[in-house]
Amino acid sequence: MEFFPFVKEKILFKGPEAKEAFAFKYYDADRVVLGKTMKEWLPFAMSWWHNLGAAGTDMFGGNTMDKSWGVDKEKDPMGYAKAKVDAGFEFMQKMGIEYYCFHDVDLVPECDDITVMYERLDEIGEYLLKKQQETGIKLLWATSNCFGHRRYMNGAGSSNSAEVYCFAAAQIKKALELCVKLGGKGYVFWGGREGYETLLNTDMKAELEHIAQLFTMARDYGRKIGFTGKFYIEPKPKEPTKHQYDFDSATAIGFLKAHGLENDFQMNIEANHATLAGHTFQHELRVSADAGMLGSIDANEGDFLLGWDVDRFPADVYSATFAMLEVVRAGGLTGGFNFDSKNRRASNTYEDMFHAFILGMDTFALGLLNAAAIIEDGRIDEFVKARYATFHEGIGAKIDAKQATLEECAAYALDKKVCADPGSGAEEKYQEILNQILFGKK
Ligand code: XUL
Ligand code: CO
Repeated sequence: MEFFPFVKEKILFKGPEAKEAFAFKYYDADRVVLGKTMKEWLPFAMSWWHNLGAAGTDMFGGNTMDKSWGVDKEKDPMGYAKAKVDAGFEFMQKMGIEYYCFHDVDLVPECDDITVMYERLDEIGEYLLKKQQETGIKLLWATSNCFGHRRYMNGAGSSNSAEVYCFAAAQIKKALELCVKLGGKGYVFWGGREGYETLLNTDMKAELEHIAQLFTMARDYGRKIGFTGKFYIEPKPKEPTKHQYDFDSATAIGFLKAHGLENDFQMNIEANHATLAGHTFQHELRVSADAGMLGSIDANEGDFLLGWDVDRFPADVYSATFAMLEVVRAGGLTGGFNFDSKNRRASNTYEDMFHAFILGMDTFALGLLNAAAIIEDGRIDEFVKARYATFHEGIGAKIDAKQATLEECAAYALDKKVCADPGSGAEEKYQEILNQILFGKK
């Protein structure tokens, strides 16, 4: 069955002048930018949950979209799960998207009995593998949803109940096996309920130790069954939990280092989570990259006026430009760009699903082209280098090489008597240069 007959063939690059709706204006998969093709810089992925599952429900109202894929989920759960796979692969093939991502419960309807879940996941795993072989589409990352089921009301790895903890372990074990079977590049942990509502009832130290132990066991089991990819933590400060333990990259990186997990784990940075943490997307990427732990990206954006995770498709070219500067400077990602983004509730047609992905892919393609232009122009990089020139010689070089003492630094200052001006930060000048590079001739 064809789900999206209005898109006849694979959507192609038609260029910035094109007026056709179903065409890329900037994403040109084989165009070489800074030595790699756009496709290599931008391994895009479709998120199973939003694109094939989310039907427009919000806190105040039910579905606005039809994501039943022609099957009654209650009567025929596996028929529904397979129709969803068919729809997903048709969508990805038409979009030219080569990767997908899922939670266990996105693939098959969730039920209380975990042995039934295991059977369902085995069956869908076979079906997915066959589809992957037929189409060449690959798995970017897998994860387990250890936050939706009522048993996780007090957390999963951070639950007060060891039994709940073991159910989370069982879900992670199965999802890892599925990830290995499907050749997934990565495995994600997002701790939606790993945190607390009030410290009044919480043993924070114990909860953090338990989470670290769960990651360690997952790492060990993954390596044992042949998983060679990276584990990713996806920081988020809040929502649904009031305080989430993997608050932001700096917090998550510190946590991983404290528990000896830094070689196996990296960050999966989500743009909207960064803004919820009070950071820019670029900040989170920079912190991760500087620690050598920039792994993957969940591409979306928030809203200035709304304080929650709106998961809107990325349209902000400035933000994508700054993000791509970080990615390019880091030499690329070990993972890719998963559109953990959903259509607005009122964008409720299947056509809107395609428009959303064209928007997201073109936004990041523009970001990449802009990042390349900034790097090739060189003025901004040169200025940043020049700002730190005093650390390239004399006492500065000694400080940089970690060879100076406090006494030496103080002696230097006393010798100078009065401090020289550190130089203008020239923010406006370089913002102007940025706009010139970005927008050029008009
Ligand atoms: C929630 C979120 C998740 C993770 C995977 O905010 O981003 O969908 O990406 O669990
Ligand atoms: Co996400």
